[in-house]
Amino acid sequence: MNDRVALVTGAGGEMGHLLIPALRRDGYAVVALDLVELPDELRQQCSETLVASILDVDAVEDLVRRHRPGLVFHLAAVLSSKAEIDPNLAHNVNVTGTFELFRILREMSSDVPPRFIFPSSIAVYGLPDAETKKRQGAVEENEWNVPSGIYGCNKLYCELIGTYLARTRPGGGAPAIDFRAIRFPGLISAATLPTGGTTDYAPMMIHAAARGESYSCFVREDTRLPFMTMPDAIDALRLLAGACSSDLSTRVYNIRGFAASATEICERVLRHFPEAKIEFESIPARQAIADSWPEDVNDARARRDWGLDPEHDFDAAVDEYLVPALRRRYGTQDQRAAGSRGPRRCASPPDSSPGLS
Ligand code: AKB
Repeated sequence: MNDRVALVTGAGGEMGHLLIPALRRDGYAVVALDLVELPDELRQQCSETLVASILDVDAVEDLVRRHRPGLVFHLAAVLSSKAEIDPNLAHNVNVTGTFELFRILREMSSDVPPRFIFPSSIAVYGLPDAETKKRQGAVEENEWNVPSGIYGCNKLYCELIGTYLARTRPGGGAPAIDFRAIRFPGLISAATLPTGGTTDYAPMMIHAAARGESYSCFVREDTRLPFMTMPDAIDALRLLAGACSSDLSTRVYNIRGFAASATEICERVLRHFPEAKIEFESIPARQAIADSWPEDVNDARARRDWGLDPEHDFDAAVDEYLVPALRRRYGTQDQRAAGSRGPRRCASPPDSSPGLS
């Protein structure tokens, strides 16, 4: 394996946008795979980009065999809300795509198994009801591993197979893959918007406010989940990729930057964009997913084992990272200077009963 070559699948997604430049700065030659052509500024930073599905096994195998990457970031995935709409696609991409990549890598003989960095998710947790969720607070990695959605099932299965391959090789022998997974909370980027996820309401709310557009939030005001900014998420991926195997007490880690309710996010957004129009109209299918996810996660292991230390808590995420970057991006002025309005409250539409619409 070539330990200066990093393969990134799903490279054109939100994470790829920040991860590829960071890997370049770290001195890696980046080989990228995505369903669609990458934007020019990303493509120029890669030594090869392949436009293909992760399910095109021959194309993926050819790419991997030619480059022999010592480091793999397998970002290609169908996220939670979309997975519920198209479970076959979710299974194919999230499970079959991952399993085939494991197979291709383990069939290549190498003294040092490639490091395989897998973005898992808080979707692997399944809390049975809101009361339990509140009582539980921050979950640890080995608690409530009973996902309620297809995406969580897909991710948990791949975590288990990856952990098995990090221990042994099918049929016996030295481990085939140095598997490491992060269970990501909702991620918020100033550079891109997510699609198909359940935590998407947080980035969508703040981007809409910064663009001066109204936004209807698809979960209830009291919905509380853990989040992290995208730059902190990218730092976490790089830290875990660089950690010594002997420091890892597990193969699967929780991380978080902060936890916040939808109301808290809304109120914080309105402080910066007082003219923003934000309503709450819960969509039952998406609400059910969010209700089954923990309100927070315990990230003590990641802090201890590989030095997780996110820069952004809730205040810093909004005030120092998102708002300044979004104002630059969308060219919105600081409306607070006008002082024309008093504080606004986040609102449910007058004719809806919160959480039941
Ligand atoms: C989603 O909402 O599906 C993702 C995730 C938490 O994995 N953002």
